[in-house]
Amino acid sequence: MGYQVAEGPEVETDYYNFEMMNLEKDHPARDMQDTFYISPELLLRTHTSPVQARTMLEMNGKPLKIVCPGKVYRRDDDDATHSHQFMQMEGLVIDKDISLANLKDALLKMARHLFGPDREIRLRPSFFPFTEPSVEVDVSYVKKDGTIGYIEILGAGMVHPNVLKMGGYDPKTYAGFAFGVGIERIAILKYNIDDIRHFYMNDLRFLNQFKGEVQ
Ligand code: 2NM
Repeated sequence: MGYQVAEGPEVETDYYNFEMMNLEKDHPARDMQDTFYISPELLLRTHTSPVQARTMLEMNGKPLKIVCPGKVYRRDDDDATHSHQFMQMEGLVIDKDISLANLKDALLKMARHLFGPDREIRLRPSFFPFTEPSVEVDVSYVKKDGTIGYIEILGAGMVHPNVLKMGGYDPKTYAGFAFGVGIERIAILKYNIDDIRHFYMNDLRFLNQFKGEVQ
């Protein structure tokens, strides 16, 4: 689909991880992304968005289309569905004339590639500080009784004007969409895995089940 892959450091500054994502100091949404601090200004990144912030600045106001995969960290108590470290992949497209329709098209293609050609997606209004509007994205599945259900797979939205401005883009000329997926969450749904901790326990009986699955 024409996305470049961008990577960056796991140890980040408060500025790239939070400030450039429209999360100023004492913003209440920082609570949900509490993390491991090395010093007041240095931390383990809570999302791969700082890679997108760095790429925006490198592009000097030129259009971009990137995905940023990598390890991220949160202060969380580990259980079957939570982990203090996990893998994320964020996507970002910035150009003239980018709209929510372009986001829906990209998300539908991704959902069908991951889960099969018969899937539909559903967008629900949500909130992220770095996007406006923001959505949560569900993918359809057939329940045991034959009816259609929807389950959440990722978050997304149109890049907030403040984020565009800090990244060196004039929000009057440029627009962008962005999305973020949890890699383990997708794998858990796709392969019916019962506990996120399996990914990190290095039990070969778990890992060897997926030999030949990677395209
Ligand atoms: C998400 C949900 C919604 C996102 C936004 C950006 C950037 F850099 F454009 F501001 N990167 N990623 C984003 C938007 C991530 O993850 C659930």
